[in-house]
Amino acid sequence: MNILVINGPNLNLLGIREPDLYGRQDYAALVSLVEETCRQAGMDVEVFQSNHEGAIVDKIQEALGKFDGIVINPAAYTHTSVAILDALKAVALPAVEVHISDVSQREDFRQISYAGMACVKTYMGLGLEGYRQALLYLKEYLQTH
Ligand code: CA2
Repeated sequence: MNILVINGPNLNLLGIREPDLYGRQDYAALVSLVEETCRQAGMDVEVFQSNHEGAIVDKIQEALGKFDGIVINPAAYTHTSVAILDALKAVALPAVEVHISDVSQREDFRQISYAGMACVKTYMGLGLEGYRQALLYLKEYLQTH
């Protein structure tokens, strides 16, 4: 089972500001958590981060035929990007959405998730633990669908 994890803009800055929202762990810790979770679950994983919408669209397109499923935190593009939604729909790979913070309790402009419309499940407000749960859910989903 080969999984692609995609992180959107500014998530590479994790741990340097806004610890109340995003915790104190840095981006390297996120990558380690994902890699360790996948190692224990017997899954292969690639972790990709970009600050550019088009690069994320390209990566989703390239996933077809290469990966079995996607875990995605599109960050701010969650609330704006129909292009990422369309790419997820186009490749039609099972995708799980993750948000570190609880976006449901934040500003009105964060209440819409375009990417989420193409995802089988969303985890939010669990910190980095959300990535672990998303990966394990995706494994279960892929085994049963
Ligand atoms: O909660 C999440 O995971 C978000 O996807 C994070 C995005 C935000 O725009 C979404 O509404 C919710 C922001 C990521 C920015 O990360 C930072 C990291 C360090 C310092 C400042 C921001």
